[in-house]
Amino acid sequence: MKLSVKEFVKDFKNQFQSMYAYPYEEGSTEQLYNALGLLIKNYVSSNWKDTRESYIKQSAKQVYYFSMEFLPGRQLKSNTYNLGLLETVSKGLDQLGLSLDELAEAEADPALGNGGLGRLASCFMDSLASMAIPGNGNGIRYQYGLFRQKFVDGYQVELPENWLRYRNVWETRNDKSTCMVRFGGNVWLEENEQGHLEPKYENTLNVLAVPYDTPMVGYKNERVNNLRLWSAEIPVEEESNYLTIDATDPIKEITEALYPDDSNYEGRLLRLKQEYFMVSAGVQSILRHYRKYNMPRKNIPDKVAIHINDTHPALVIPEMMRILIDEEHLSWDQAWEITFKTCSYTNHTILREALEKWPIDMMKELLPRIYMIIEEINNRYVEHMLPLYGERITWQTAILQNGVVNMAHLAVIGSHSVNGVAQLHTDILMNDVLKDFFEIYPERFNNKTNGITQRRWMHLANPDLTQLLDDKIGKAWKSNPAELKVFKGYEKDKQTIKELAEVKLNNKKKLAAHIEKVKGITVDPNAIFDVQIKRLHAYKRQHMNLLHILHRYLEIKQNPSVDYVPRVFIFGAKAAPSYVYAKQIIKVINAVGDLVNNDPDIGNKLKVVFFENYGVSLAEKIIPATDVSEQISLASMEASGTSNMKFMANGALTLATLDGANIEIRDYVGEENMFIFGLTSDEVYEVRGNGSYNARELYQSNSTVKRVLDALINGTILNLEGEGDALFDSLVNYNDEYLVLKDFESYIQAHEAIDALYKDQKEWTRKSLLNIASSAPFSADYTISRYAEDIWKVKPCCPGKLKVQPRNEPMY
Ligand code: 26Q
Repeated sequence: MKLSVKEFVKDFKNQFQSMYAYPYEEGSTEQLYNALGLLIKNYVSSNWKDTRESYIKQSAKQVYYFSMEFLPGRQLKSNTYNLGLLETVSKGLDQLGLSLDELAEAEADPALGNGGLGRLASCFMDSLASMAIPGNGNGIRYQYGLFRQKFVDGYQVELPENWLRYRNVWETRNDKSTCMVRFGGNVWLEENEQGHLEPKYENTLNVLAVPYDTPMVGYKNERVNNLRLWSAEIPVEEESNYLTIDATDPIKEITEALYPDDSNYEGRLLRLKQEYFMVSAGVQSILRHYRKYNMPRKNIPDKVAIHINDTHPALVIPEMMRILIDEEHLSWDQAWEITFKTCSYTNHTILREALEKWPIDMMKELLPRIYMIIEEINNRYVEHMLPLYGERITWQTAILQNGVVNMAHLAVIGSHSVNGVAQLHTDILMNDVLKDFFEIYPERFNNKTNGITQRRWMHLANPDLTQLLDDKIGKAWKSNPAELKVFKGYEKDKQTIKELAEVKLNNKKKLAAHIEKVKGITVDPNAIFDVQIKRLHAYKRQHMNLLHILHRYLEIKQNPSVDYVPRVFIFGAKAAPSYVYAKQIIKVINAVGDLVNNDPDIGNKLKVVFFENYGVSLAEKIIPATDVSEQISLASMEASGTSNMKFMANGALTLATLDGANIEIRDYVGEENMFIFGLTSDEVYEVRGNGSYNARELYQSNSTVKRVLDALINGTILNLEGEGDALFDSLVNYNDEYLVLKDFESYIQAHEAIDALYKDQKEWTRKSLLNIASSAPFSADYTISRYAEDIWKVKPCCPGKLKVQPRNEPMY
C-alpha cells in the first residue's frame, strides 16, 4: 500500500481524536495502540473486501482450514509489515514522539491454542494469504485463552487469560452471517410429501453461532483472507425462555474457555459441544455461501476444500452429510461422494493417550442426528470391507469400537487425503498407527512436513539478521526463501561471520536485559544461551535437560576448574493443569534454578532461567537470541516440531534426537552442523519391542547416572515436597517409558561437543550461518503450496479482473 509519512500522521491524529475526543498527546499506551490498530485495520479493509469479491467473481476454489486452535500472535506489526507500511508507520510515530514497538507491546497476544498445532494453523493462515491462495480459517472465539501461567514457590499456578478485556481491534462481528446449532433433544425420521425421509426434532437446545471475522493480510500482495471465529449466544427469539442468568450458562460456556490439554484426551461433554458447535456453524456457513450462487451440489468439491486440523473438527464429515441429505435432499451416495472429496485430514500425534475416542452414549445424547449418520457411515464401511479385508482388519479400522467413536477412523474414512507433519511421522502412521488403513487406502496417505512463516519469525522477530541478509544477498529472499541458500557462499567470509556474530550477541544482550527485568537474574551475554521452549510433557523430556543441568552443577562443585563454557539454560513451558508429573518437573527445574543461580561457587558458569507464561510473544524474543536449540524428544514421539525450524532460521545450532522434522533439518544442513544424539526411532521400537530397557540397572551400574539421580532424593535440591522422589520413581522404579537414562550419556557427550565448538567462535558462527542458509525448505509458503497442489487443488487467485462467470448449470 502506498502512503506517505505525512498522510499517516494526519490519519493517526484523526483516528485518535475520533475515538477518544481528545488529542493523542493525552492518550494512554493502550488507547494509542487501539487507535493505531483500528487505523491499520481501516487500511486493510478495502483489500479485504476486494479479495472476497474477487474470489466470488472468479468462482475460485477456496480452502477452509478448520481448527479448534489458532495462535496468531500480536498482529499490529505483522499486519503493518505485510501491508508494506512498517517504515512509514514507524517514522510517523517517531515524529509524534511515539514508539511503534512500545505500542505493539500493548496488544494482547491471543492464546487461542495450546501449542504447535495452533501456531501451525496461524503460520498457514499467513502463508495462504501471502501466496494469494483463497483460504479461510474456521475456529472458536474463546472468551478465555490458554491459562496465564505464574510460578508461586516454583509451582505452576493457572490464572484466567481474559484477552478480550480491552477489546480486540482486529475483529469484526458479523451479525448478518449467524447460524443456529442444535444440540440434544429427540430426533426421528418422517416421510415428507415428496417421499423424502426428513428428520424431526423436539426439545433441542438451540445455540446461536455468531461469527467474528479477522483479516489475514498477505505480504505486499493486496490479498486479505478471512479468519472466522465463532462465539455462542442465546438466539434472540428464545431470550425470553431464559428466566435467570444461570439458565444461560449451558450456552455461554460453549465458547468460554479453551481446553488446556494438548496430549491427554478426556471425554468431556463440553469439549464435544465445542467441537460440534464450531464444525456445524462452519459447514453451514460454507454451504449457505455456495447455495447463494446456485451451484450444483456435485460441484462442491471443485469449489470447496475443507481441511480437518487433527481429529478435533472431524465431525465436519457427518455434519456435511447431514446438511446434504436432510436439508438438500441428496441421496446417501451423492452426499458421501461430495463429502469425502471435499475433506482432508492432518494427523499431529501418535501418542495413544491423545487420540480422541468419544463414548457412544455421550455422542448419541448430545448429537442424536449426527450419531445416526456416524452409525450409518460405520455400517456401510464394515459391510463394504468385510468381504475385501476380512474380520480383523475391518473391525480394527471400524469407527465404532467397544462403546466409543474413534475419531481418527472417522477422519480417515471420510477424507480423500490423510497426512502426517514430517516424513518420519508419516512413515510411523503408515507402518504402525494407521497401518491397516494404509493397506486399505494407500493412495490417501501423504506427507506434508510443517513449515513456519519467515515473516514473523525472521523479518519481524530478528530485524538485525534480516538487515544483514538484505545487505549480503539482497532482498529477494524475503519473497523467495530459496534465495537464502545464497548466504552459504559467505561461510568463509570473515567480515560476514563477524557481523553475524555481532547480530547474535546483540540479540542476546536484549534478551539478557529482558531476563534481568522479568526474572531479576543477571546473565552473561557471552555465555551459551541454551533453550528449550515448548509444552511440558514427559515425551519432550525437559527432565532430561534438567538432569544434565544437575550433572553440570555437581561436576563444577566437585571440580571448580572443570572446563565448561558458561551456559544459560532457558526454559519456557506450560503444563496441562491436570498433568501432575509435568507440574512436578516444573517445580524441580525451578528448585534447581534457585540452587544453581544462588550458589557463589557457580557464579556465571551456570544459570537457569524459567520464563513464566511462555507463548508466541515470548518466543519472538527468545528465538533470535538462542545459541542452542534443544529438540530432545524420544525418537518417534514428536510428530514434527516447529520451533526447531524457527531456531534454525535464526542461526541456533540444534541439539537433537533423530525425531520429527529434526531429521529433515539434518538432511538439509548436514549432521556436522548440528548435535545429534540418542536412539533412533527404529532403535526405540526395538528396545520397546524386546523389553530390554532396564532403568534400575543403568542407575546402579553407571556412576554418573547414579550421582545425578541421587541428587533428586538426597536433599541436594532445597524446598522440594516430594517432587524429586516422584521424578526418581518414574525414571528408575517405573522404568520410564521415555527411556531418559538410555539417552542420557550420549546427551551429555553432545553437550561437551557444544562446549568444545563454542570455544571456536568463528567455527560456531560459520555453522550458524549454514543453518540460516539451509532453512528455506521450512518456509510455510512451500508447505502451503504443497497442500494447495496435492491435497486441496486450489490455485492462487486472481490475476487481473475477470467477469462474473455464468452459473446456470443444472442442480445435482
Ligand atoms: C484433544 C481433545 C480434548 C482436548 C484437547 C485436545 C488436544 C488439543 C491440542 C489434543 C492435542 C492438541 C495439540 C497437539 C499439538 O500441538 N501437536 C503438535 O503439532 C505440531 C504441529 O504439527 C507438531 O509440530 C508437534 O510435534 C505436535 O506435538
